[in-house]
Amino acid sequence: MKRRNFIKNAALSGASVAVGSTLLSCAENDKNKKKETITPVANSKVSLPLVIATWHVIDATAKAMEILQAGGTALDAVEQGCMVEEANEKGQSVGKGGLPDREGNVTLDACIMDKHGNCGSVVYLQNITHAVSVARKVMEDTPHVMLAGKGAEQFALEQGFKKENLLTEASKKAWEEWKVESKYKPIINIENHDTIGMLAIDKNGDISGACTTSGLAYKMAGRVGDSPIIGSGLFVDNEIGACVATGLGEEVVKTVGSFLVVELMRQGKSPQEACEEAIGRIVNKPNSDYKNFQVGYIAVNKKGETGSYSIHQWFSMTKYQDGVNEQIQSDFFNKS
Ligand code: SD4
Repeated sequence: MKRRNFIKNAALSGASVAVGSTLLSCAENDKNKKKETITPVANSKVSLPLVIATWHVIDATAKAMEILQAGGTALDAVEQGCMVEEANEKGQSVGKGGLPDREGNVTLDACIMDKHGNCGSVVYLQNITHAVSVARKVMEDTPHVMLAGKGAEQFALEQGFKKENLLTEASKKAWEEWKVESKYKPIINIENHDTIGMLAIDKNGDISGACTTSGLAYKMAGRVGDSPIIGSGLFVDNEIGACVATGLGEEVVKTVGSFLVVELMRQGKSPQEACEEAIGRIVNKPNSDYKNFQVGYIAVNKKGETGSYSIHQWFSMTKYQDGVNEQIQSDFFNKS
């Protein structure tokens, strides 16, 4: 039903574009364009700065807020917030201590996107803890958007990043236990915190986002998920808002999830409505196997409104705004 509604909306907006280009004068077209303009931050009651992140990561949002309160940019805030979790060896889905692929390799995916729509990403990065910072270097210091594997590692080392063994004893032990049966199955809400996606609005009202992960535990060697794919794992449009995803990356990629959420906000949906609609795109597919995997989205719009939604229960968002740094349980689709 939800999906049908969305298709209907999309068809309607498509129709108006067609009318616009064929029948209306240029002046009328300009008038239509103005209608889409989002209320400027200065005229709304947004309480800035603010930061949101996937899962329960209050230390990470605290770090980001410290930067924002000091007048730092949203870009610095999301990078440094994500770095907190990358360095946390206890988190087995991000950075150092991440669970490896089937062959015992810890491989990281990360991306970052700024207020100008610039972006950088690394995929299948090994031996470097702060994948998000390498992604930022790709954005700022190369003519490219994405570096992969050995090339990404070589670039990081040239930039002065330290080579480290990311496979901790605890993750090695978990992998060895897994190898006994070697059964591959996506695990819903694998642990209390998972891929870190973070979105921030700074005191100037500018938005940036970042995402970092070791991907799915015991994935096939070479597998890359949604997290470093701009538009899937993350998308930022400083005029509209931003979204970041967590969960089974294949499903997010197939629906270009984060871009979809931002485009739905552009059409006038609230962040909450947009996240719900994007989850609807996944669960309403014919023969969707959604009962066996999790996907969660968090989103923020230019007005500082936020939303989060997932397929299954126990997805959460951490939000720091107005002096309160708290974990908020997400509403979810599968209530059966
Ligand atoms: C991936 N989306 O690699 C990531 C993993 C994740 O919760 O978010 N797990 O598919």
